[in-house]
Amino acid sequence: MSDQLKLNTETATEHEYDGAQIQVLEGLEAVRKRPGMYIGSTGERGLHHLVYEIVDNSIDEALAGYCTHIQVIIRPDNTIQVVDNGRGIPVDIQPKLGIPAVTVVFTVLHAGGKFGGENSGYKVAGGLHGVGASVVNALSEWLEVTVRRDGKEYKQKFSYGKQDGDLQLMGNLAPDAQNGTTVTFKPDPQVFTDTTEYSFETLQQRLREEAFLNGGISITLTDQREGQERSETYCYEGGIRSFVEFIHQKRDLAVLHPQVIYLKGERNGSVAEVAMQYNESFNELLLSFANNVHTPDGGTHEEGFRMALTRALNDFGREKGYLKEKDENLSGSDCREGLTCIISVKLQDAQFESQTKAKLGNTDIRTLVSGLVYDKLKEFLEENPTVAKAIFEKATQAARARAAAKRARDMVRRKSVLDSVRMPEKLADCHEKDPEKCELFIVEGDSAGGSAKLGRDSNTQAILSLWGKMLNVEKARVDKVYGNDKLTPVIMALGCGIGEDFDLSKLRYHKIFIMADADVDGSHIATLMLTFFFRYMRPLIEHGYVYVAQPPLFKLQKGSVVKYAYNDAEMAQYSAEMPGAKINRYKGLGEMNPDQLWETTMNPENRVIVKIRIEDAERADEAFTILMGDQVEPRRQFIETNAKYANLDV
Ligand code: TSJ
Repeated sequence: MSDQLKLNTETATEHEYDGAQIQVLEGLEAVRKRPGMYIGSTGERGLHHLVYEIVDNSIDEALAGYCTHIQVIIRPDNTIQVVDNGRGIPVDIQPKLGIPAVTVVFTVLHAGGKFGGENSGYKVAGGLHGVGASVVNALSEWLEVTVRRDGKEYKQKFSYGKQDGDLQLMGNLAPDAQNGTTVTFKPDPQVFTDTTEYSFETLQQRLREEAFLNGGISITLTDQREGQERSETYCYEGGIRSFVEFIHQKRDLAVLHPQVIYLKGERNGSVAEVAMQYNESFNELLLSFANNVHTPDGGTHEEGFRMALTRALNDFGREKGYLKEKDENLSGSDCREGLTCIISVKLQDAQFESQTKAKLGNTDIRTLVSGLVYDKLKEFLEENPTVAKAIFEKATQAARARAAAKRARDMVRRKSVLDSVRMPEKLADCHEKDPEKCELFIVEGDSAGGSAKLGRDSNTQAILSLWGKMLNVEKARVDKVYGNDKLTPVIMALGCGIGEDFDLSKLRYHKIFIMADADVDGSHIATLMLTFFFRYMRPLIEHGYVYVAQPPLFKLQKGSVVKYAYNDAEMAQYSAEMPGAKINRYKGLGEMNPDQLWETTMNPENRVIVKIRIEDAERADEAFTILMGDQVEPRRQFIETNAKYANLDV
């Protein structure tokens, strides 16, 4: 009953209590002063990070074996509620601070889990910055925790990180009620000044990932906001095996063998899991995680995997005669062509090479993963000769393609030495030579190319008209890229080479515009071109040199006043402003005369341009890979409107 709680509270002397409280408040003040230091940013990412920080506590409880279901609810007012069916956060008084453990969790910086002691089960410190509930509390206008435990329900409220009264005993639980913890909070709009609006999709992506990485845990995400009510549950008995299947399904990739290969090993309290499956594409997709945190820059777990995969395949291939004496060894990339692989390690003292946890540094993990993969993979190949054969055929073909690509590359290199200023015939170059001042417009179709050539500022703007069939580089090997009649002129005009040969210092234009019709075909062509840049000239995107030109969709004219509308909303606005205007809908770039094309799309004073960037540099690679396969408007994810909406009063 509440007696015990009161009794315990009173055993703490006033002096101790005050001291602890002062320390606590100073800690949380620091969080409010520099929120970015604790959650990375106060933008959309930081806002969502609050949820992960809370959910990670429930995941820890699940990993300890006491919780099976976690619910995340976006409530109608954009507040968040997280509910689990674990043991409930302990409420007994902490001897050191003289306050209940649950209060410590929310008011003392870095207190999460510490009170559990040595035997509190297997702990994995989650969260990008490993901060915890007190940080979320400090950055919330209010937060409320409910604990169901020992047949009772307890509740405590906080505002701006400070407790709003003591932990209260609410009453007895129904005899059949489940234990657990519920946390509800409202992010402080004074901290999250950009937005306090949660995105279902963003939460969905991370929570689904958590469900894959922690097989068997059920995570429900519910949106209760008006007009967007929905609920989804993620639960994968297959864990990271299901993750690999999910990626292949989502990208619509045919697999080379029916079963995902799954390897698991433990050593000195660390656990390593690998799930891998080959598909018929030529791309490698390797995602690694340490303690459920994505490590985009890899580290020892990835190194161990790569080393062991190459060695296991070569050794096995020699033993079985797939590789003859005269054959060279398969290279690492030969062994990974068309491979989708998830590596997940869980360890006690994860060491990261950077604050952002981008790269794992623990060296014993390299040994664990490489030993596991070498031994178990060879065993698997031994037991599954049909799969082994398919993998060897794939890797051998990759080796042959690599040799062919090298020949093609050498030929291109020789050519460029002999004839270094050769430019494609469809390039109308600019006079300026300083790349910083030069712009290249890559234009689909001859008639649009003709208009652009006439309309441009030939001092700084070059036009390259493209024709021929566009290659989808996601579905082709590098040897097909060399010699493709649509891509070769682009490579020649840019001058910086591709792939291994890429040299940014040779780039001839620092603004590269893809100019295509504002319709489905145009958007498809732009996407294919972007994919090519991403795969073979990635630094162009990383440096922000790639843009998509935005031709207007409508022209409105009334008397001498002409306005161009770039979207339907503008169109509605302008047509209301100038009733009775004559409206032209542009079906394609080809319909515009050179002057119009210049005025609306190319003139730096007026044009609307969209800069292509890798929205989330940390996750760019897999995000791109996964999303490119999506049918839903993939570009939307990668483009940032950098628009100058212009009123053209002629
Ligand atoms: F941290 C938190 F407050 F944000 C939070 C913690 C939020 C949510 C939604 C759940 C949790 C949480 C914590 N769920 N389950 C637990 N478990 C414990 O804290 C716990 C319970 C019992 C024992 C024990 O040794 O008896 C130890 C621990 C760490």
